[in-house]
Amino acid sequence: MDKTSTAAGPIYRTLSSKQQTGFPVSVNMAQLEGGPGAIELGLACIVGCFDKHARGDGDAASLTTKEFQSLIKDGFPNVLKGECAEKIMKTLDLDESGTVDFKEFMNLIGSLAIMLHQALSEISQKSK
Ligand SMILES: [Ca+2]
Repeated sequence: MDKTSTAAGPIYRTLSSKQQTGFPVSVNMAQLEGGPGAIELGLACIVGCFDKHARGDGDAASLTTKEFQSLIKDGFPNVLKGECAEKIMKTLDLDESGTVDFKEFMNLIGSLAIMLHQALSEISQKSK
C-alpha cells in the first residue's frame, strides 16, 4: 500500500519505507510542521549529498570512483583526505561491484559518527 499526500502534509511511502525500516517514514521534510529536527536535517543532508554526486553518470543508485572522490572532497573537506578516497571506496564496496551504493556508503557515515562520538567522549572525560 502506497499512501502519498503531496498537497496537505508529509509524504508517507509506507510500502517502500516499511520494507527498509519496518515503520512508515516521512520523506518530504519541507512539508513537516515546524521544520525538520536536527537529526532529520542531518539525514537529509547525507541523502542529498549522496544523490547529488551519484547522479553524475545518470545512475543515482551508486557512486563511481570519480563520483566518490567528488563526494569526499565536497562532503568531508576536514575529516577525510581526498587522496585516501580510492582506498576508502575499496573498503566500502562490499559486493565488489566497483561502485558504492547507498547502503555501502552508510557504513562510512556510521563509522565516522562512532569516531566523532568517541572523540567527544574523550574530550568530555579529560575536562572532568
Ligand atoms: Ca558496491
